[in-house]
Amino acid sequence: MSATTTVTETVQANPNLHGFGRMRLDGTDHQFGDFRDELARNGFAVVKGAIPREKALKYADEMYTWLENFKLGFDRNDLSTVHKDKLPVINEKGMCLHYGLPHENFVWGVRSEPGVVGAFEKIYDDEDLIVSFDAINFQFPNRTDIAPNKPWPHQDQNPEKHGFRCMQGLVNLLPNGPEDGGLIVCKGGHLVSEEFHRDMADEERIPAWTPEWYGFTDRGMKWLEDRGCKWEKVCAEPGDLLLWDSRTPHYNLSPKNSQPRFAIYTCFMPVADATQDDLIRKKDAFDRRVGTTHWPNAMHTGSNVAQRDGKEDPHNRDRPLNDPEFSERAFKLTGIPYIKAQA
Ligand SMILES: O=C(O)CCC(=O)C(=O)O
Ligand SMILES: [Fe+2]
Repeated sequence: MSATTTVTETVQANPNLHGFGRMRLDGTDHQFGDFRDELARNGFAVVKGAIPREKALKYADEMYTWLENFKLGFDRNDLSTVHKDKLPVINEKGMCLHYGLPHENFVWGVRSEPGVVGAFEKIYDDEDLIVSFDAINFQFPNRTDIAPNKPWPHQDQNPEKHGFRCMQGLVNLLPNGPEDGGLIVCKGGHLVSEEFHRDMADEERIPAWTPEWYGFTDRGMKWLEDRGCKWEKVCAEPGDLLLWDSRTPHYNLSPKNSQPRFAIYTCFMPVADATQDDLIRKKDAFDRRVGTTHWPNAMHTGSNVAQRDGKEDPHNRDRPLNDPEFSERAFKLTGIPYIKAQA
């Protein structure tokens, strides 16, 4: 389905929701007078205070408690306890994917915050949305017990499929300044993506584990530099929602000083962009309390079998500690209510 067809369908389904139709994110869109203007121009934006600061800090507190509840020796007040033997399995990029974590009640709480859902309703001009069951990010400074987090510039979109297809998001939950790790983006990179992939069609690619991913080689990075594209660290306060077009080149860095970085990824798309098969696969992921990638259509689903030192982690669990309690609005984001009864 082409991006244009999708736009038409979405606007027809919701003719007057916000009046502008789905964003085209080609830099020439309407003047919205809000974060969408920056999103269209730069390929990323920050929605300040999508969650009130105090509430965001409470979510961060729940994230610390979740880590401490493994009772492996991690103590939030003692950074010397940041060690893989004292924590659940978290990779060098800060991702924690297993243990039912993508469905913990606090994670669903963040995903269904009105300021978060509302931003995506505006972007897509649609209230019928689904959300990814993403990993959760815990990045601690100065880790030497795991591999270093080297820059991994990439797009989370198939390089053969052009145009705006998916908006990625994350809610930042701790103070996140220039030295505190976090998201690095290539400003305006979404606008040159199609041209980039035309020019680079003959290059040897970095292997991608999913078609919806493209890794930038040194040659690709040089292309962006020659084109005048600049990389920028996105700074944020607790409760800010960071948004970026999946075509915008990006990666994350680990914090350098003493401030951990906690984030919950929140990627949404209109349910109209998912097939019934996607929704059935997504329901199965939900029923098994496993995760997905950033793509809310659940193209790939995860597992709750973390490997610790080459063996199944004895601390694995297949349900969250606190199973989610949904409002009617939040439950729709699972996609389950949109599954049609089988004939
Ligand atoms: O953690 C971040 O800021 C970005 C993560 C990311 O790019 C990814 O998981 O694909
Ligand atoms: Fe990414």
